[in-house]
Amino acid sequence: MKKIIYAGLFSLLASTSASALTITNGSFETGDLATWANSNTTVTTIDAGYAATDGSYFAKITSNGLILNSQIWDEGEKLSFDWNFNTTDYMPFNDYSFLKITDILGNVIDDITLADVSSVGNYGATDWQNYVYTFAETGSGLISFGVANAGDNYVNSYLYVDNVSVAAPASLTLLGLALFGFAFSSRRKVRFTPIVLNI
Ligand SMILES: [Ca+2]
Ligand SMILES: [Ca+2]
Repeated sequence: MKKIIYAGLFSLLASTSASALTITNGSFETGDLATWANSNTTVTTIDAGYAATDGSYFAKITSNGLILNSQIWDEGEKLSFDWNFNTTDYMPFNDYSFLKITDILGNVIDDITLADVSSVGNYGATDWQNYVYTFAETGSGLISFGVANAGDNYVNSYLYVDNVSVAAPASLTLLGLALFGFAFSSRRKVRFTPIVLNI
């Protein structure tokens, strides 16, 4: 009886944590851009004094370059990533970095400016930041990170990306914690109540 209940609990946990969004090599620890379509991008361990935030490697995207990943996602799923915009340019050449989500037809769902020269200042950088993007609707298409020149193409800016991953929705995290909490408390009590099986 106890085994059956625990099996039920853990299968429920497994089902609630299942994710349509699946990021492979999101931390670039293969040392290359495997799974990512890309242009003007390399994978490195250190650049301008910045090291990876997760593991050893991160992606370094150079002006007018980007990396893209084909994905499917569910409403409410969260994409987490670390990023750092580092420019060698100056105003009024307002180079900018972005996260862009497009559907399978190429329609832009979201186009988010992460940082630009005007926000970091001449020759500035944001240092590593974390961003969590929430998908408003179930869909599929491309997730793109990129950096673009503005005004001219003489001086580059860079976007570093690392630790691209699927963040658990808060509600599921709480459910998981609640279920684990029940499992531990029940172990002490030994008894199980039918109510729990109806969760
Ligand atoms: Ca990494
Ligand atoms: Ca530039």
